[in-house]
Amino acid sequence: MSQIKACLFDLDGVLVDTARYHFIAWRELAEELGFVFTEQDNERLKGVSRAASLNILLEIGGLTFDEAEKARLAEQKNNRYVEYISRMDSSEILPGALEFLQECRAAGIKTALGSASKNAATILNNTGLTPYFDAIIDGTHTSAAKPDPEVFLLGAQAVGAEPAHCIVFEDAEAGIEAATRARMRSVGIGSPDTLGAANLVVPSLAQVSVAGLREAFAAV
Ligand code: B16
Ligand code: MG
Repeated sequence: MSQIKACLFDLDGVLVDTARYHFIAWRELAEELGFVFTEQDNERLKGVSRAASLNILLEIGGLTFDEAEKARLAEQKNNRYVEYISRMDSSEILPGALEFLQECRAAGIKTALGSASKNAATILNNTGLTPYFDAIIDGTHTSAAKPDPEVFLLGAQAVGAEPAHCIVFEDAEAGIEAATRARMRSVGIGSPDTLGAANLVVPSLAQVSVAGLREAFAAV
């Protein structure tokens, strides 16, 4: 049986639902630029870095700007987003997340964050999740975005686990691909329609337990 030494968690969509705050902040920016940005459009931004998200938004609006102006627009969006997340608290932790993190630690399994967000530290602090992590790797530590495996490889290294002994929890297709490219096993949080490439797919962390994982991955 392949051992489980570390669990690596994406943030937005796995531990907390910050996608709606990203959406509101991007929608406000789109309104100011004179076009409508829908919730369906927002699906394309999940798991994608801030700079890449802005490029998608501008493509939807049919607009082009130079790099300096794009940096200003991204900052404007981020200032609004930071305002929203500054009001977050533990009530916004997604079902089962805290319980599973506690279970991992009790079982001696290392925990690491692997998020694209440059605001991860603020979100973890405001929701009280920081003490449940042995390592925090986020957008301030990485040079390549998912599906590049960098964020998860750095997480594994930080907790001293071999990729083969790590399990990644992800809600985005690009994140599952990043896990596969890191040669790690993956659990998709969401629908099998979009996360079919994961080793296992569940609706939320409320359906996950250490014993269940050991059984599911016994032969993997
Ligand atoms: P920031 P994750 C991602 O978080 C979000 O899903 C994505 O929508 C966002 O653009 C990205 O973080 C960057 O966030 O603007 O705060 O740096 O899913 O990788 O935890
Ligand atoms: Mg995510």
